[in-house]
Amino acid sequence: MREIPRDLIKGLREGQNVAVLTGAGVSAESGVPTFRGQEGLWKRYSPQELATPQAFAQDPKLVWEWYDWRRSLIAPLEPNAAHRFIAALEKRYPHFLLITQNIDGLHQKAGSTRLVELHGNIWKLRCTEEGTVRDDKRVPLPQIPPLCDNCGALLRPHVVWFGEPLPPDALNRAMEAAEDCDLFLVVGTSGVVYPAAAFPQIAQSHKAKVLEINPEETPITSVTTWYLKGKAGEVCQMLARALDLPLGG
Ligand code: BJW
Repeated sequence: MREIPRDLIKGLREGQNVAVLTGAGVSAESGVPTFRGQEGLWKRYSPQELATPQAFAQDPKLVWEWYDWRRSLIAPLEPNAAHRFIAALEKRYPHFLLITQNIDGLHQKAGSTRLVELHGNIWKLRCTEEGTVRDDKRVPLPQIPPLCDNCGALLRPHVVWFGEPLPPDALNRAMEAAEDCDLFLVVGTSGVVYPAAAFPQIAQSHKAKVLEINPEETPITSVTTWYLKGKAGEVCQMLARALDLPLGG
């Protein structure tokens, strides 16, 4: 990817109402593994055995060992230029929403505040009996599987597994943003997991212009106005330069 189209820069300069959808690819340059593709987690681990409510019911220890390992992998990692670019965009627009499928917390670490987490957060634990949610950043967790201090029931990762509904508030806010925005950015998602994968199409059908940043084309590419082929961090640095947006870091 060498050149940024002029009409894209104009669109980014003049936009008022902007929404951004991110997936695992936005964190790849920080060192977080993606799910699909050659190096993806699903090449080595089975989603059915690790990321479904049935898997957790059958073997909570196995599921927790996997999440504990992922927590230890993510804990020392830092946001990259793409996270920082998205955090800087938030300050630029009166109406802005970051819709992330990521559970790693790197957008918040980069300074994003106007965001919804569609698939939860790996740094939160939820009681399977009470439904209460607590922050827990301990790595490794002292006990696997962890138990609720209050009632002794199993705690689970506060993430959304296959077949589970997304948090209704996050989903509603994401849907509204997709319907209302004039510019919809999609960064680093394979666009195969629903309902998140539907948002770019929804935005486009409500007349938003759609920009996708990804080294590979995806099912979303066909609804884009602009497709910038490349790694998120590298492309976002170019966009930041074109917009005179300081990224720090
Ligand atoms: C770079 C890069 C760089 C690399 N820069 N880019 C048939 C049709 C339609 C839907 C379904 C269906 N069968 C089942 C469903 C529903 C199902 C679904 O969508 N399945 C499909 C896989 C077929 N969806 C669900 O089950 C969802 N729930 C639901 O629908 O509920 C309905 C309901 C209502 C009422 C009651 C009950 C139910 C839930 C989905 C939950 C997804 N969970 C996971 C795990 C989260 C926790 C964890 O992390 O452990 O979420 S799965 C995984 O996939 C994770 C991700 O958020 C999600 C999306 O992946 P993402 O982010 O796109 O990553 P990758 O790896 O796929 O792609 C990375 C991309 O980055 C690639 O394109 C690379 O090219 C790119 N890249 N390097 C930029 N440097």
